[in-house]
Parts: sequence; C-alpha cells; structure tokens
Amino acid sequence: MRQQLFFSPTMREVPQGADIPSHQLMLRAGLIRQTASGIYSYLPLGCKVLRKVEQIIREEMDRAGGQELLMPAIQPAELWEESGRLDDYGPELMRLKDRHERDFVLGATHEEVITSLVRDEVTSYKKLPMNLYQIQTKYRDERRPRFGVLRSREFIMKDAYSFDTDKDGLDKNYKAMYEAYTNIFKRCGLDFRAVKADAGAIGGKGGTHEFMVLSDVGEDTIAYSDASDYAANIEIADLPDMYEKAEAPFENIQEIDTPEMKTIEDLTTGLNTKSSSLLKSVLFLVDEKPVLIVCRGDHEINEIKVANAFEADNVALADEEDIRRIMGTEAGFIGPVNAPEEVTIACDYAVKSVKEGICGANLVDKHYQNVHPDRDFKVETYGDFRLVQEGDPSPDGKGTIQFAKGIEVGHVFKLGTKYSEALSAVYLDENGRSQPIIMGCYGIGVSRTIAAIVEQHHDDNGLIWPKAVAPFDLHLLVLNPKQEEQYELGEALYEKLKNEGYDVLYDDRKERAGVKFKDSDLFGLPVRIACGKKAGEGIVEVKTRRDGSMKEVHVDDLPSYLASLEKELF
Ligand code: 9G3
Repeated sequence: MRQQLFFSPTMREVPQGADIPSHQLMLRAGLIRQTASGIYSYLPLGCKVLRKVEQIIREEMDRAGGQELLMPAIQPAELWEESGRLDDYGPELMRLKDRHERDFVLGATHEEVITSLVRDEVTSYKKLPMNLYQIQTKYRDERRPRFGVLRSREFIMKDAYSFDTDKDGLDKNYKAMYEAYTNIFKRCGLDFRAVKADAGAIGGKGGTHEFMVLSDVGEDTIAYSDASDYAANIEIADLPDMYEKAEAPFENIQEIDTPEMKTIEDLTTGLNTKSSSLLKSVLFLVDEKPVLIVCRGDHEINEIKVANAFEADNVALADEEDIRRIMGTEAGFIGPVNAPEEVTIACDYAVKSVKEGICGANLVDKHYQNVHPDRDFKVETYGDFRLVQEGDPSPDGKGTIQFAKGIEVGHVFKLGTKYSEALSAVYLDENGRSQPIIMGCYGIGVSRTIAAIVEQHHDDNGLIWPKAVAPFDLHLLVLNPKQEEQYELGEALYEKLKNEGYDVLYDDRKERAGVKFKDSDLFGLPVRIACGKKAGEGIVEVKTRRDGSMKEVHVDDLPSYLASLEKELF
C-alpha cells in the first residue's frame, strides 16, 4: 500500500478528552475516529487490525468445534418479553420502533435470538452438542462512555452459545472455550489471567470465568495469590473462615455517649480505639427482607457475597428512610444489640474474634462498648461477607492475596437452562422425552481486545504491534524520493517484497525523513526498512520496532535477514 494515498490521518498532539494510552494512540495513529460519544469509525489501519484479531478468533473457535453464523443486530422485543429480560435493563438497552410501530431492541447480546433459532430448528438429541458463534456489532447505551473503544456504546463482540443434552456436555464445551480463549489471547500477544467471576444478572449457577488483561487502566480488580494460580475478580474472591472465637473473660456491655460520632473515623478518633475493635453494621434489603450485615470496622462488606449467600434475586442497601423505619434510629447509630426482631443478623467470620467490640446502640448519639457477639446479640449466621484485602491469605491456602487492575476482554458462562426453559428450547431424548437444552455462552470483546493490545504494547513514540496482529508486516521508507538511487531502490524493493508475500506499507510521500521516522514509530509496524544514503550501494537500514535494534543489510541478504527476524517477532 502506498502511503501517499493511504487513509490514515495522524495527529502530532495528544487529543483532548483521551486520557489513556490506547485511546490517545488509536486516535493519533489514525486507527479510529469518533463519530459520536462512544461511537467510532475504524479507519483502514484500525480495520486491518480488527480483521487480524477476528481471524485468530475464527481459527481458534473453529478448532474448538464452533460453527460461525450471523444474527441480526436488531431484535424483536417480544423475544426479550418471553425471556423476561425486557424490564431487567433500563436505558442501557437501546429500543426503537419500526414503521408499523412494532417494538425492537438493538442487540446488547444474543441469548434470546440464538435460543429462539435453536428452539425452532433443533428437536432431537441426535443434533447435539452444538456450538454456534458470531462476530457482530453490539449496542449498550453506557451512561458514561470513556477510554475510547474500551467502554463504547457500539462495539464488536464474538459471542458463542453452546447447546448440550447434559451437564457433562456443557463442561466439555466450557473447557473447549476456556482453552480456545487461552490460545486466542496468547496469539494476540496479551499478558492475561483467567479469573473466577460472578455470573451477575445473566444467571447460570454453574460458574463463570473472566479473561483479564493486566493493565493499570483496567476497571476491574483481580485478587490473585502470590504463591499459586488462584485468581478471582475481587467481587467474588472468597475468604476462608480463619478466625478463632475470642476467649473469655469479657467485660460487661456498657452504653456510652457518642455525640455526633457516626462514622468509623469519628469513633476511632473520638474513642481513641482501633477500627478492628469496631463492629460495622450495614442494613440491606434482601429480596425486600431486612438483613443487618455486621463486619469488623476495618473491613468492607461485599454486596455480591451477600446476594450469593442468601441466594437472593435482589439485594439493595437500605436508605436513610428504610433505616429510620426499620431500626428506629438514624444511620450511623444502628447495631445488632437489641435490634428489632424482624431483622436478620448475619456476621462476617472476622466478627467472631472481636473481644470487646463497639457498635451502634440503635439510639441517636449512643454506642455500646465491650460488646461480644453471641452473648450480647443473636447471630443468625456467620459467613464470608467481606471484600478481600491485599495480604489476606489466599483461599487455596497457598500464599497471600495481591491486587492487580484488569481489562475484561473475555467472559465465559455456564448458563444451564435459564434461557431454554424461558423460551421452550427443548429436545427429545433417546426415550422420546422432552428435555430443556443445557446452554453455555462465551463472549470476547473484539474491539476492546485491540485497545488492550495497545495498552500492553506501546512506548512514548507510539504503537508496537505484535506480529500476529500488525496491520502490515513491513514499513518501507524512501527517505528522499528526489534522490534517484533511493527512489529506484524503494520502488524495486516494494515490488520484490510484495512478491515474496509481505504486506508492505510503502512511505513514498514527499516528506522530510524526520516526519517519516516519527510516523513509522507511531504506526508501530514490526519492521522498518529505510532506503537512505547507501541506496546506491544496495544497502538499506532495517530496524525492529520492539527493541529498536538497527542493522545495515544488502538487499540481496534482505529475504534471509527478514526470515531470521520473524522468529523473534511476536
Ligand atoms: C443487556 C444490556 C447489557 C448487558 C446484557 C444485556 C451484559 C447482558 C451479560 C452478557 C452475558 C454474555 C453472550 C456473550 C458473553 C456474555 N450486559 N450482559 O446480558 F440488555 Cl443493555 O452479555 N452474553
């Protein structure tokens, strides 16, 4: 491709409103341009990378037994009514009407469409197992799109759905997808971890993993062990019951005046005590029932663990009004001692070890001290309710927990029969009995993966594409096209390298050498070949972008030299 006519507008300056490297560089190098907030055009350079990543995904999905299809982005709302999800999502699910006033949604995901497709066409166990996938545009109307294509309102997803007759079949498909994802992200040159995750609203009890690319700009926090391969999204990182009950004797419980002391900080300074001696009480409405979760003052309650522990559909923090109505006092002074009968009290394991605790007295400006669980209040249940912290022991008993930020690029779920039951996708088993199909679903954020690659592969001068996803193989520069030997050599090499099968970006522009070098570093192609002063002797300068190493090579030795470079380039 001759660069003079190549549509890849570059920017010298960091664009306004682009706050992370991948957003800045994808704009500066001319990979994307914003059409509207959270909506992007992929220019030729970005589109070529997109196609390379998609190709890797297709190869690994096909190897794992997937069959590619393509579903519509616009979906009849009736399907979402049937699955019961139409009201689960608010403005994030984009809706529209057709000319006949019929309701449609823009596809945020495709469980409903694929399940209705399979329901209508697959009825016998003989046609299972099956794994269907697509690579397609998705729409989610994020309230605050940001970070370029990392969190956009239109994005490209590979979404796959597996269909099995039993749980073993699902486990097999899940494992095949897990391995395919591992291959895909490795081939894309990413440093990633597969972490245990929370299934969230999508449901499916069987478990789920997220594939996280390690990056400081990641919005997710991974809790991983420094001595094993344990890794989990912080939302569900579990903690063992590692606390001993506090030993007798205990001081008697005592009511104390704590005027205006509402927060943990107020109490630790006001009473000159450690936060680990405080009992923090948070009131939740668990499927509308009041539950008081008590944890140690130096810990945070993890709402997802509360929902999972009570197997609740809906868990909400009680607001000031609820607190006053249910606990009979203001927030900041609630506690488990003498709590109203209707309130269930559940404590995090760590509360067991509190000897003389301090908690709200359910009276304004009053707390209790020398509080001892079980003696002073009834504990319905102890459980793992707190957010894991760095330094906690890893739940597999090996090493301690460390945190890292991650970008979620993949997510695999065991769905079970949630959608096949809702949409009556059944098969006849060998005894002719109708059974719901067992499903799994598996997503990769394709456009997000490109941003993740850029986050992990760039330097101050620009992009550094891993070879497998580079938009071109080589960047050929003529430093001074007015110089006859340089121009002749460039033209000859361009043809020669193309004939040898290389995809070449040829900088034939009438620009100064400095501009060409800057743009070349910005584009980040793996290898740059410059025809310069020694063109007359048939010598060019070859530079590898990743390590910046340079070598003068005679054009006769170029093919073998490039072949030798291939080994070390991603
Ligand atoms: C929606 C909206 C946002 C959503 C969903 C639905 C996330 C939704 C979960 C999934 C699960 C899997 C198949 C591929 C892999 C992920 N955000 N999810 O269902 F209507 Cl607005 O998408 N789907």
